[in-house]
Amino acid sequence: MDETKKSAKVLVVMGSDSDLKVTEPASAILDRLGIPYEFRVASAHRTPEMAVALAREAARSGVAVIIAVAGGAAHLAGVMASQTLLPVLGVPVAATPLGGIDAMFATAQMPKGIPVGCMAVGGTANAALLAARIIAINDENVRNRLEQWQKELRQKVRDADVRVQALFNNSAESDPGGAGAD
Ligand code: C2R
Repeated sequence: MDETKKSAKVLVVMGSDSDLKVTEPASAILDRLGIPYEFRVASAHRTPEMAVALAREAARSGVAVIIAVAGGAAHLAGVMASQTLLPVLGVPVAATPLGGIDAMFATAQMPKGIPVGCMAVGGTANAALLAARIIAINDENVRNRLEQWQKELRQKVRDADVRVQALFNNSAESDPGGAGAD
């Protein structure tokens, strides 16, 4: 595939700029994977026309996946999903005394017919990675970068295992299978 070919975009919409801190990890991941993205603020409650317009225009402007980040009575992902056939990933935010359970239920419990993928509370990094996996179906460059990312993730766990063993294990030989000590 042509390296210069532009990947499809991810549209990341926050219900409020108070969600920015939770949303930021998505940008690091999308940068790392070379996926263009746009961060916006729009609310299904406070600026419904804007949320609807963003969803309606997304496909035309090269967006492949929408990530909707919202806390409390989180209707943003569902409303955006009602206005487009693009996949919408909703990220609930812990923005109220209910700690994100409210937003998670609102995001997950969509009525039949309008699907939204509900991520973990605050799970913007995984939302970015899942968006990348969707884009990777048709984009070899993104797929290769994801493979590299996954390799590094595995290596980090192996390195951590070696560090922890060196710090705490008092047997002469380490036991890679974890079943030897008695
Ligand atoms: P403020 O801090 O602006 O009061 O917002 C936002 O995502 C934020 O987490 C508090 C919380 O309200 C959320 N919000 C929604 C929607 N619009 C804003 N859940 C919506 O359209 O669903």
